Parts: sequence; structure tokens; C-alpha cells
Amino acid sequence: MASNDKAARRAKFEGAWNVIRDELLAHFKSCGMPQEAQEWYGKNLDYNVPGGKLNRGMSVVDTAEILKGRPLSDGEYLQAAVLGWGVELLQAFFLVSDDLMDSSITRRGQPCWYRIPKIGLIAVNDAFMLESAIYYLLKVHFKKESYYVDLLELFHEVSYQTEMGQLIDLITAPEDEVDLSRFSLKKHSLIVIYKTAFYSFYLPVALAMLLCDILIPLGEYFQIQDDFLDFSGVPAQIGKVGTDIVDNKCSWCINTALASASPAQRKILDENYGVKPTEEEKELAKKLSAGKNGEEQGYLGEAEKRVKKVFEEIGLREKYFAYEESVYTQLNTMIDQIDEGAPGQQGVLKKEVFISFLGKIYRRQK
Ligand code: GPP
Ligand code: MG
Ligand code: MG
Ligand code: MG
Repeated sequence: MASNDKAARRAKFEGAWNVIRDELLAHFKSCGMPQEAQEWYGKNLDYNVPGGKLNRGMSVVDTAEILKGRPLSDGEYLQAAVLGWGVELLQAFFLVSDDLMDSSITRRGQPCWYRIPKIGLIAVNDAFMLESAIYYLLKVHFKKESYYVDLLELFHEVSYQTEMGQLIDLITAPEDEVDLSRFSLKKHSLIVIYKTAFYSFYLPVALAMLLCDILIPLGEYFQIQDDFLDFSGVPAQIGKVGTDIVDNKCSWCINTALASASPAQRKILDENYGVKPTEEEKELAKKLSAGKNGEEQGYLGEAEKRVKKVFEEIGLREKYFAYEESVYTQLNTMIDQIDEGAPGQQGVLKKEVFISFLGKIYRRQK
């Protein structure tokens, strides 16, 4: 796909957001909500929904187009875009909540919503509203369709799965009780499949077609990239400060390091993983960042630096690049084996759906 074509598709999808956002706000107003609340809800929507990569949402539209084998009519496009923005609203609901639970600092290159003055814990209700907006939109745009209940069930099931994944992510990484023996790559795989793969990869395509096996390993690959970028990326590149090491996360990085650490390296990891920066280190970071918030600049405490040093010694980068090449080959083999059926046949799987997905994430830097 030519890059200007890609930009035009994105612009069209963003254009649909304006329509959808106005619909939500008009309904909110019609419920008699005061001006002040209308402004609050508008800001919640604008700040948290449209600023991401939009891969998940646009995949719904892309898949619908590939399956139909022709451009969508205006009516079809709006329906596909409502489902796409439904996935983005679900993601916004998860991220606003996840940032509270992870005590995160920035998201998509800006402060997390709950950290904006006057927002704080109201972010919990704002997150609920982002979720409920999905069901309002589904009712308006799909109530008359035969598959309305299937859409509702799909969003509900995938939300439940993601919440299960978030639960095991959180209880495997208690902030005040580091115990690396709780971790394993098997546990990690379960966490990332549930917390990321279902809603990011299965949901968008399932909204347009039948279940298919390849989407789960694809989503697993995507979350392993997220774990690796948390360690290797800088805030200016990834749009957030990595907090996995300090947060004691059961991440691909620590599990891969544990699998090949020497006893001396293991000792360093045991003593430094999940250890927060000291007050002195925070002060120093503030000074070094010349008045700006040191945390947002991504300054590291000594414990985190020691963990990162062991990761480097173990050759985590090389291991990641080797993993990436091997999973890429495996996924391509799986795509090659998909039976597309006879031309014109309805409901069959199209290789192009998966080739386009894999192309979007392979070697991604953010
Ligand atoms: C990403 O994990 C997982 C989610 C955003 C799912 C959250 C689910 C809820 C039910 C709230 P992460 O914490 O590694 O993501 P990031 O690095 O972007 O914070
Ligand atoms: Mg999290
Ligand atoms: Mg998080
Ligand atoms: Mg992460």
C-alpha cells in the first residue's frame, strides 16, 4: 500500500471519529447533562481515544474491505468505522485504567489522564464512560442487524479475557514483594495472550470474520515487542517511560534473562529487580532535567541501571532480534498454509488480512 494511500485511509478513519464523537456528545447533552459535564466528557474522549497508532481500529475497516473484495459504500464504511472506533474506545478504557494500576507517568507522549490536575480518581469513572460509549454506539448503529447480539457478546467476552489477563499481570507483580521464582516464560505467555492478544488482534478481525488461529501468536509477538521496547526504547521514541523493571513486571525481558543468568547475575537481578529509585535519586533526576519533571525524562535509579546492565551482558538485544526473525518466519509459514478456498467463496480466510497485520508490526520501534 502506498504511503499516501495509507495516510488517506487514516484521515478518512479519523474523519469518522468526528461524526462518532459528536453523536456521543449530542446524546449526552440530550440527557440534560450540564455544560460543565459536556466539556469534561468531550475532553475525556479527545484526550484518550484518538491519539494512538489506530492499528486496531483501522484493521476492522481494512479487513471488511478485503473480505468484500471491493471498496465499501458510505453506509458500510460508517458501520465498519463504528466497530473500529469501538475497539479504540475499549483500548482507551483499558489504558486509562491500566495507567492508574501501573502508576504510569506518560502515555502516547503526554501525561497519563489521571495525572492531569483535577482529574485524579475521577479517571476511574471516565474509563467506565469510555467503555459504555461502545454499547451506546452499537445500539444506534447495529440494533436492527441480525448479528447485533453477536457483536455485544464479542465485546463482552474479549473485555472479560483482557481483565483476566490484567489480573494475572498485576498479582504476578506485587509492588512490595519481589519473588522472581513466581515468573516463567509459560506464565508470561498466558499473561500476554490474555491481556493483549485477544483485544488487540482477535477482536478487530473477529468483528469482520470468523475465528482464526494465527491471531493469537501474532498478538503474543506484539506484546513481547511492547515488553522489549519498555526496556530498550527511550521516551521520545516510544511515547512512554518504561516502568516494567521498577514495577517488578513479569516481562519477556526478565524471564529471558532469568533463563540464562549465571548465579552472580541472578543475585544482581534478585536484589535489584522491582526496586524503586531512592528519594536522593529522584532529587538528582529533577536537577539533571533542569526543572522539568525528572520522571518524565526517564532518568534511571541505580537498581534499574544494574538490572539493565545484566540484560545487556546476557545479550538480551541479540536474543530479541533472533526471536523476532524466528517468529516472523513461523508466522509467514502459518500464513502460507491458509487455504483461501475457491475465488468468490464467502466466509473464507484471506492471506492478505494476516500479511497486512504482520507488516504493521514487524520490527516496530514504537
Ligand atoms: C498492556 O499491558 C495491557 C493492557 C493495556 C490491558 C489492560 C487491561 C485492563 C482490564 C485495564 P502494559 O501495562 O504492559 O501496557 P503499557 O506498557 O502500554 O502500559
Ligand atoms: Mg499493565
Ligand atoms: Mg501499563
Ligand atoms: Mg508495557
